[in-house]
Amino acid sequence: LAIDLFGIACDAGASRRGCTMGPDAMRIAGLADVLSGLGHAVTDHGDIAAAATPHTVWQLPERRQAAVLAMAAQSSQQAAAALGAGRLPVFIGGDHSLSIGTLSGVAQHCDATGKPLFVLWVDAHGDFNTPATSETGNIHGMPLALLCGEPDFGPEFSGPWRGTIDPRHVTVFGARSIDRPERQLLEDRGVEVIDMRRIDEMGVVALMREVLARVEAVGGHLHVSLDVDVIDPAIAPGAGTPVAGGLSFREAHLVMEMIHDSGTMGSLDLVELNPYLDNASMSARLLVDLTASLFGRQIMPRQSVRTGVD
Ligand code: DIR
Ligand code: MN
Ligand code: MN
Ligand code: MN
Repeated sequence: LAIDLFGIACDAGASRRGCTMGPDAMRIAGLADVLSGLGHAVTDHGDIAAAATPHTVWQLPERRQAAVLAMAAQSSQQAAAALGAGRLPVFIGGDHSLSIGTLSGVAQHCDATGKPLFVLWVDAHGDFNTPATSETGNIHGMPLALLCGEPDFGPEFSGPWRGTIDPRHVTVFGARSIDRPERQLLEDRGVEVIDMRRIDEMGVVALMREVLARVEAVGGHLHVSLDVDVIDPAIAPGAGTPVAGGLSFREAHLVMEMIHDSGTMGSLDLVELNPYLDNASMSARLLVDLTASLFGRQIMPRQSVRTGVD
């Protein structure tokens, strides 16, 4: 594959500062080399310029919001351009508000090509709050709701991102912290939420097979948005809003391996890594290894390419 790496060093949507260092931590942990080593042609485009937020801006909610949307305008174009050139864009965050831009660019591309878009949101949280339901006001808890067209967002949130995603094509995977009104919205809009209890009961394989089969059946484009906090904080402490009881090391790798085998992933966000909170870069290194599994690293070669159906 031809892979484009874009750093989005933003933290304007987060609850704590520090994930601006995420892209560099992933680079230093060897992301590009690992992907090249798997036979891919990798281009690192550096960091998207609009992402930086001075501390004086970070302290003011309305300016943070403006910063998030300015960044989204830029990353949206980059996402659409990379896909239009036949490349697979990987966006390295940065907090999860960056997906407002990346996913809207992906959606533009899918509209133009007629490919149905599916979103796999791998996260401890639902990220489906609106300015009306949010208890924190942090935009990293709202990107999916904005993309799915929730009406609570004021005109200041207008842009190509608004309502570009069909909520019935979204799966939230690994959730274990969802606010009450957020839960109601997720149910009302028909978002599939595979929470940790279902994963405990059914296992990741049966659940992921279903998700991927739906995408495969219609030749869809799968956008994967991987929030590091989906992984158990005991092994991935570099997250601003850690929640106990996350995916294990093996579960997380298996999810990535299954996505790879399905051949459906067309774009990827790696978000919320906060090196300031990490323990000796263990979360950065884990994210790089998970990305390797997403792009085809295998312990032993598989008999059949499509583990989802064999
Ligand atoms: C919480 C936390 N639901 C909020 N969300 C986080 O602020 O809306 N999302 N941490 O990643
Ligand atoms: Mn998130
Ligand atoms: Mn999260
Ligand atoms: Mn449909």
